[in-house]
Amino acid sequence: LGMNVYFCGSIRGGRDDVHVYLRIVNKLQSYGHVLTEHVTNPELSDRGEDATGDRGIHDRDVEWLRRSDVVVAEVTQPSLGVGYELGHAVHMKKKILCLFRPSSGRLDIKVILTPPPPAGLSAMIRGAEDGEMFEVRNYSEDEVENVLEEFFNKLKRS
Ligand code: 6K6
Repeated sequence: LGMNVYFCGSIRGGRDDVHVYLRIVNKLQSYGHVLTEHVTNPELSDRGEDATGDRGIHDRDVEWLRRSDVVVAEVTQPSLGVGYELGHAVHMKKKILCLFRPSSGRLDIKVILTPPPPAGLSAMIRGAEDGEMFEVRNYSEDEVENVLEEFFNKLKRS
């Protein structure tokens, strides 16, 4: 399969979910070439630095995004970089899948709890869903491979 897949996950936004990113990227590698493997690097801290510097990282990532056919983003851990990448991807008319874990306790709905739970997924992501190019999928970690399988099977048929 010659598909290029761009994976987005939080780096400076926090590295709590890096084990989930790893599971996603492992599965994505069975569908094509993953351009952004570094996001899963457990050595990479939330400092997110390398020799290229921030501009180098930005320019390289935007170029990889341009070259991608599909964008998959884990959006449970809020990240400015991931949000920025998704905005770009929408304008580049990429096929996008966002994955969100409600088990994180980040709630989309208003509930009366003390203390109040952390707020849920940004309306700019949840609200970007269009039934065609931009899909937002709630999932739990143990079903992540199945959710990706479903998405890529649909993609092959369309
Ligand atoms: C060096 C070696 C590995 O990583 C680095 C330096 N940092 C970044 N490298 C590559 N992509 C990055 C880096 N920092 C952010 N990004 C991109 O933004 C990734 O593609 C992520 O999807 C997203 C994370 O943004 P923040 O705001 O959480 O850092």
